[in-house]
Amino acid sequence: MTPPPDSALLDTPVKDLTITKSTDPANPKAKKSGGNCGCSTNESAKPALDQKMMDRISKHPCYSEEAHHHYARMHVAVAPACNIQCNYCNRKYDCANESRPGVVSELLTPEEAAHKVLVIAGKIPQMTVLGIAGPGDPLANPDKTFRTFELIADKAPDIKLCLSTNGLMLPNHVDRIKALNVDHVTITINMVDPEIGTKIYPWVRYNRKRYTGLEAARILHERQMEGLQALKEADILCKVNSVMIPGINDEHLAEVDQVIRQNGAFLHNIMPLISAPEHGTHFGLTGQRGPTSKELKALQDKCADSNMKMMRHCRQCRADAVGLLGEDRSQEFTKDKFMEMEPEYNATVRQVVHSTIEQRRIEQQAIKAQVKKAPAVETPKILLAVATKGGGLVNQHFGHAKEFTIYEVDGSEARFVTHRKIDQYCQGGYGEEATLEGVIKTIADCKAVLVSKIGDCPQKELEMAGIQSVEAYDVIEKVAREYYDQYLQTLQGG
Ligand code: CLF
Ligand code: SF4
Repeated sequence: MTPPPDSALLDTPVKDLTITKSTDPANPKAKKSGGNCGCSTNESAKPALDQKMMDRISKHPCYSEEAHHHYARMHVAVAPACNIQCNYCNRKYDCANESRPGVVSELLTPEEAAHKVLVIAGKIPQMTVLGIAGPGDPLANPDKTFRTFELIADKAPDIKLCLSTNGLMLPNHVDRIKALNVDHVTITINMVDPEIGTKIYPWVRYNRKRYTGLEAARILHERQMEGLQALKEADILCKVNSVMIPGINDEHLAEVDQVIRQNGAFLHNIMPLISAPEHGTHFGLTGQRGPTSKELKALQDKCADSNMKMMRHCRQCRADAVGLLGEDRSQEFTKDKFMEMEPEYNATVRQVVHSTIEQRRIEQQAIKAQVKKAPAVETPKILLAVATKGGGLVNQHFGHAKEFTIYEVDGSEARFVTHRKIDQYCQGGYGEEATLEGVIKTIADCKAVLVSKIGDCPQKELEMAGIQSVEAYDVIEKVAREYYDQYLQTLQGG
């Protein structure tokens, strides 16, 4: 029998909010965050999506921020070759256009990939999207990529197909992408000015010829624009990824945002350059730095001022990623393991699980609507760090968190801002002092941490740093609202 889905996603929330060791919420030790956390995303100013569009993205964890709390994706690494050279890649690792640099995925044949998908579709029925994102460029390996899609479409038609490409060969394949019902395509576009492109791409290989310098960057740019236009004409949803490279394209990406928006992109995902010297990339070896989180957020906020949706929940996954965006279950499904497993794909069971999740989402949306307010006066903005293992809930122990989800809250609403990775505090039953210091540093600008449980020791240390601990198990926005109201009362009470 197919096992039930990860219980974390379908847990029933209990109504309980405990602010442990209530300190003065206006603790002067805490960094001032009101008004300076810089989130200028104004969702209410954006045009609402129509129902058809909502249906297209509602189970895609990358295209819908809300969906990423509930639904998982998986990647299969079937595409080893690449046709361009990016200065942040050295081909020893997964394609850095869609993946975290420094990660090597296990290469599969299309048949092995299809087997893996059918295994995981049974074990993780909330997995709704299959993406091909490397380890090279999927469209530099069209036979393997499309063969994999064909096998999945035939055997598991409820799984959405997704691919990510550098765009060089995209115009040649849009018809086939459309015919295979691939509804989501990502292009990595780092420039719309080939002069800037020369600092990012030393060469491209196109029509069996190798181009360098300005000519290479111009070809790539023209092909990317052609591909974007063709996707629009074919009514395929396009997300654009851009790697932010300080001093090279950071000031240029606002223009990229404008251009891709005018050309029909649905979503823009600006990712930080990761250029560790040990990865051996050109940028890593020449000391090119990546952006700080503050610089990244400032650029995302600037671009989000337009009508364009800005993706902020990207986790720069692996080319063989499995699970919710914030979790990495790829090691549970290495080739030696999944080839021993029987495919448990069952469309009916999956449908039941999805219906349960959808019911839960409706209930949560009602709760979120209840706690949303229209404040009569301007209220301070604060940041909160949330420990969650999915389902839209505060439902994770402080010591088990490997990342915090950051929300910005004011008198009106709680808005998702970003994720921040941390080292897990609790290791084998006890916590490390040095790890805790790092965790506190990471969330130093937050007023409180919302967790299902926290031990006395970390709670005291957080309190000394001006961060309150809130124990709760409920919808994130509701817990955030309740904390905020108490915070405001304390502020107003002097
Ligand atoms: Fe994969 Fe990419 Fe499709 Fe998502 S990932 S191919 S659109 S299914 Fe998502 Fe991962 Fe970020 Fe990519 S979090 S790296 S944006
Ligand atoms: Fe590397 Fe991807 Fe760039 Fe190819 S497109 S060079 S695999 S980062």
